[in-house]
Amino acid sequence: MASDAHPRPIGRRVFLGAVGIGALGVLVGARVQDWLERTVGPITAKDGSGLGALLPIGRFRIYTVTGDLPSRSKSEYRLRVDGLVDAPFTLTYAELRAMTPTSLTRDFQCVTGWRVHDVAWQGVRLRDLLDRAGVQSSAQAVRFVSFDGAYTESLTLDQARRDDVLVAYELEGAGLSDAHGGPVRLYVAPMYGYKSCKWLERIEVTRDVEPGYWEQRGYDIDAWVGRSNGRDDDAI
Ligand SMILES: Nc1nc2c(c(=O)[nH]1)N[C@H]1C(S)=C(S)[C@@H](COP(=O)(O)O)O[C@H]1N2
Ligand SMILES: [Mo]
Repeated sequence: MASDAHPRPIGRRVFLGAVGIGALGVLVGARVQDWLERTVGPITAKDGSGLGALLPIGRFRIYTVTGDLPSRSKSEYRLRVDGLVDAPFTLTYAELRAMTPTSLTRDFQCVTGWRVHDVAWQGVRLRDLLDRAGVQSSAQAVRFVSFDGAYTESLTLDQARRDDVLVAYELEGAGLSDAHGGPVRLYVAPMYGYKSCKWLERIEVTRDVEPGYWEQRGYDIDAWVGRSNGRDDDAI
């Protein structure tokens, strides 16, 4: 398997010291296992040993750059839309759910090489939130802030207005778990996973693109799947 290109791969800090990551060669700690089961439901290894939990959870791997998995209840959750807009606003989870929903089923791909086929997402088009706030003409980009206190992302306004960019609250037919960035995360279907900011709390319209967490560490700002980060899948 391709080595983890993210310099500080993800889940590994969460599962630190504790646990075995199957192919990655570690062990599952009891505390982590407990947390996983509370969060995503019982997980049993195929051999019944109870060591199957690891990453991937279900079909995904769980990534966090802080070494922590933040949690915010739906009732305390707020999403702020501000920056270069005419009418900044704050939404509750219920208000977000009351907006017109969009569903998408696409492959989810991390730049380190893993891919999950045919993942069903539901959420609100980012474009609808931007239109509601009224983007000012001086703006060219959008910045996303996570309530994990560390992660940020960005898109150009053109990218942000695409049909396949969602502020997502459902994954595979269920509310987004804490592990997957719930209650609300960004989902940028045509780009590598690092664009899809988890634990989203703020959407700030900006003048210019402000490189996000992984872009500051060398990953491409335009993160098209198969056409960035050294990949050119159309090339012979
Ligand atoms: N806040 C936050 N968002 C994040 C990340 C992260 O570490 N923190 N990792 C990114 C990366 S590199 C990927 S591939 C996906 C992984 O999503 P998952 O953890 O739901 O599988 O989340 C992205 N969004
Ligand atoms: Mo990733």
